[in-house]
Amino acid sequence: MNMPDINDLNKNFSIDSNQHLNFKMGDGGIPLVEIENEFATAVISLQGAHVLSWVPKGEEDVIWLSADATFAMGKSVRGGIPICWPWFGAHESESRFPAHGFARTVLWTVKQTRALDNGETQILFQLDTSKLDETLQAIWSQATLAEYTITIGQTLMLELTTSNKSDKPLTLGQALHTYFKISDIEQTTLTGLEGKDYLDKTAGFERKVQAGSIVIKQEVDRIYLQTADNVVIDDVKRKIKIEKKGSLSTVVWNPWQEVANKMGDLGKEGYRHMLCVESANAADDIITIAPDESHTLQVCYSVYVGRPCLEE
Ligand code: TA6
Repeated sequence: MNMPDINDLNKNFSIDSNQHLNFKMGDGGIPLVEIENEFATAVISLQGAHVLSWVPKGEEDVIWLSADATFAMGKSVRGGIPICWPWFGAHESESRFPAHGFARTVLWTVKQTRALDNGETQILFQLDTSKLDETLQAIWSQATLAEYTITIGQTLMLELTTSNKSDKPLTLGQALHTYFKISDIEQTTLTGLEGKDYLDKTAGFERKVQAGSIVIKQEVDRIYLQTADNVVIDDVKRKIKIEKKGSLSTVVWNPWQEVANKMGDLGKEGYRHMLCVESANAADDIITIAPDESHTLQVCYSVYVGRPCLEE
């Protein structure tokens, strides 16, 4: 996709009322959209439709972005909410294909922006694989449309709809690979996955069962299977609730110090202040979408508001 012009984006999509939504050029020559309304501020990169920041009013950022993150076209960003799509992790047969798919390293198209009556601000992105360049078409030839709606308010709502535009069944793996900002990993508990089966990537994907809530004192890299459940991160200072629909797996990742040091872009003590809790369909939970059908993965994040933010 060609680089969109910032002036054109602002002419067609900016909002300047009691809500603000504006485009600007970000680091690495990658356009960003900045949003502010009565509830929150947010920053989203057009590469990967990648949420980099969501700050509900009166709160700290809920999303962690590495101090050493680099911004360059075609390179994934360490932090924020990368979209892993249309596969999660390593490609099942081609090791040279990019890890976590290609959605996070291509520009998405802005289709619509809306100032909602309730004061929230919405932006709709699209990624049409039939419009990708030849290199990417060579690794993903099946016509597939991703539509991603981000609603910024007191809660952050993300809806990723995948439509199979081809005449063959589509196999989809995916994750919203969210890096949550936490005060201290050693004080943090993750609840909602007790008793669930998981694949432990640090032990060659051995299948294990979660005993009790999750506390992290070392590298953790796990795919919890058949987990449609909501989860809560409690870092003592605040609780972040993750509600979801259309997601059967939950990935939990913290690289801990040694792996983080080797990664080079996680920041000096970055691993202490991030925890990835990813709403996914991965491993045994990948999904099949029939021709002309679609699937929606929906998540809603809230800093503890004590009421559901997704309707039952
Ligand atoms: O979601 C967990 C994981 O798959 C880990 O295994 C870890 O490697 C991480 O994602 C980061 O992947 P990335 O490709 O962004 O370096």
